[in-house]
Amino acid sequence: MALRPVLQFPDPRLKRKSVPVGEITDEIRTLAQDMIEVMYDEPGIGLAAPQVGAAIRLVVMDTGWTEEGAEKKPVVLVNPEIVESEGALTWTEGCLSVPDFQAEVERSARVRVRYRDLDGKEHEEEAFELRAVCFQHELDHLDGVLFIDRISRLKRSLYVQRRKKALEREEPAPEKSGRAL
Ligand code: K1U
Ligand code: ZN
Repeated sequence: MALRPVLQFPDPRLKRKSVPVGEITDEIRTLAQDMIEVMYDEPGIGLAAPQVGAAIRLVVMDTGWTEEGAEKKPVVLVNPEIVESEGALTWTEGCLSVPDFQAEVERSARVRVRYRDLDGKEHEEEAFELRAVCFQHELDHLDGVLFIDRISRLKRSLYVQRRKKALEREEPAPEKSGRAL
């Protein structure tokens, strides 16, 4: 089956607050499996359901698979929450929904995340460095927040202008002359 496309900024669906997952149905399992395929195909180290147009609190992550010789170990997070956070670090982030841009973002240095797996079992994980950053980045997606919402206004508006121009080149605005050919 074709891979689900990743929504790109400024798609308004990326700004919605997602709702908790209720019952874990076959539809949710299929969505999680599709998201894992998209994450590896892009490639990325995480993906949140809103990025494929589903406004539910579901995330997939695998922060280790791109290291040489590493195995793929995807984790599915149902209704993840940050239950503790501490300290600060600065990390250069990118996003599969924000093409051609990376920027430094300040995040918590340590987070403890509580979530359920696809069998409904509860887990808690403590994370540092890239994994802590990835948890925070993905959980932000569930609240309609992008990493560009966490950078300076100047850097953000420079990116927004550049992105608008790139989109105009891809899809020129309709002619305004009013002439019928
Ligand atoms: O949510 C997303 O858009 C996925 C994003 C996650 C992320 C990246 C960096 C810091 C925090 C969160 C990505 O996966 S961007 C791609 C990426 O980081 C990567 C791709 C290939 C190899 C290694 C990293
Ligand atoms: Zn992202």
